[in-house]
Amino acid sequence: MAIQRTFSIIKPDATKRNLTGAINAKLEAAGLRIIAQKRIHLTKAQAGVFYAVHAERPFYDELCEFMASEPIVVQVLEGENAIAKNREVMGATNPAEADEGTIRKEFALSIGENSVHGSDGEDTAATEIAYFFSGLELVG
Ligand code: YYY
Ligand code: MG
Repeated sequence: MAIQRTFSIIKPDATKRNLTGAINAKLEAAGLRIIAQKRIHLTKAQAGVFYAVHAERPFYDELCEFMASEPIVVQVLEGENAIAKNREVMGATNPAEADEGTIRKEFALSIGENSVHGSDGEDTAATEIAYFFSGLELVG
């Protein structure tokens, strides 16, 4: 497996509780290098575009409200098999089902307020990175 890049978000529930450093420590310990990172505050409309794939789901409105409720930290992670590795470190969407040692097991408050986002494939990683970062901001 080659070196990949993936897109990550430290979500409002985590930035609010000052967990950015603790989450970054887990990402880095897993061999993921943070090659771009910035703190931003999305509008609900911007969150809606990012999560457009979920537009028909019952939780969509609440999800967009939540993502716009506080600042977030957006990141690009690089490493061997980075997309799957990040999903592994994140843990299951529902923290009640997440494995021990994962970010969501340790920090998530609920299935909605689950501390982190990670791209689920190569195509979404490329689209999500391009939504938040210019090429010049990626310092590999
Ligand atoms: O990729 P991941 O974040 O693990 O889950 P998705 O199925 O893509 O859902 C995106 C986001 O939506 C999830 O992180 C929380 C929220 N959500 C929810 O509030 N309730 C659900 N039943 C499913 C997802
Ligand atoms: Mg997803």
